[in-house]
Amino acid sequence: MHIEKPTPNTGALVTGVDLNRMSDAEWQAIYQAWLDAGVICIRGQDLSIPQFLDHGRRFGQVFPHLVRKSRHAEFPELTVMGIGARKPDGSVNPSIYNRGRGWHTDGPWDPKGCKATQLYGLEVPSSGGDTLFANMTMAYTALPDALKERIDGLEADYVYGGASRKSNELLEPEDRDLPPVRHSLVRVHSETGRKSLYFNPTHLLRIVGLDEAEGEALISDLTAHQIAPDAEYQHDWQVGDVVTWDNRCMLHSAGAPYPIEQNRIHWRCTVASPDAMGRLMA
Ligand SMILES: O=C(O)CCC(=O)C(=O)O
Ligand SMILES: [Fe+2]
Repeated sequence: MHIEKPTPNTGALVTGVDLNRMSDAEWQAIYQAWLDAGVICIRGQDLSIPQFLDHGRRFGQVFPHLVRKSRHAEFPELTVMGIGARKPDGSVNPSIYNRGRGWHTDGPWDPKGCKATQLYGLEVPSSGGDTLFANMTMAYTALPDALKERIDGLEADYVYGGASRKSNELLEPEDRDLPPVRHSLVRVHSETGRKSLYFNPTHLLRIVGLDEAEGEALISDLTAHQIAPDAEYQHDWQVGDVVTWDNRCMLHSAGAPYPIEQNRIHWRCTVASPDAMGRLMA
């Protein structure tokens, strides 16, 4: 097994391992590299759905995504991404084609918390379709002192799709008005002990205790500082890649458009985490 760093600060790429025949020592090295790098890609895998979910379970409990439309009928913990991006008439279905576009962390709106997300590349377009990642430990470290002081002790409420509730069309009507979940803007990672900025303009509803104008001003300052210099990794997908990221300390975005006449299909699962849990605000 070989682990390399595609950039000095973010991401790890693993080759020469078969997830179905991995030793305990190899898993421990992968998990440590994941904690250090925030996102890890294990190349060249050939997995069935149960094997993919079992690999997710190495990180914790896997559970079904709030978006019911894209759950697999037989394995509800599995989401199939990218099916239906092209309408029968050939035009784009934006809610699927653009799913995950824009910087966010997964599941801040979910009372189960979201430790990790895992994608497996099944069909990859010939150009575009990369996923972007940004290291929020570095974002916190790079914040100006005044901004660090301003967010110290502040919390934010999150709902799926944020204040505009955009992306709501993916949800069933009964799931569109769930109560917000509250998280601190500064999070201490339970495994590494590192502080990171936990901020997510895509799903943020409001910053608690600030009036609208103050909230907007802080959101725009944090947005301007969310990507620190040299904190990004851009993942160029290959079929057989299993990519897992740590939602406690990373932002990601389905960054790059791709040719609509081509398929971009992933399996996906979400890993819950008691320590990544927010407070449900009834
Ligand atoms: O499709 C991608 O590149 C990322 C999608 C995404 O944001 C997610 O699966 O959570
Ligand atoms: Fe996401």
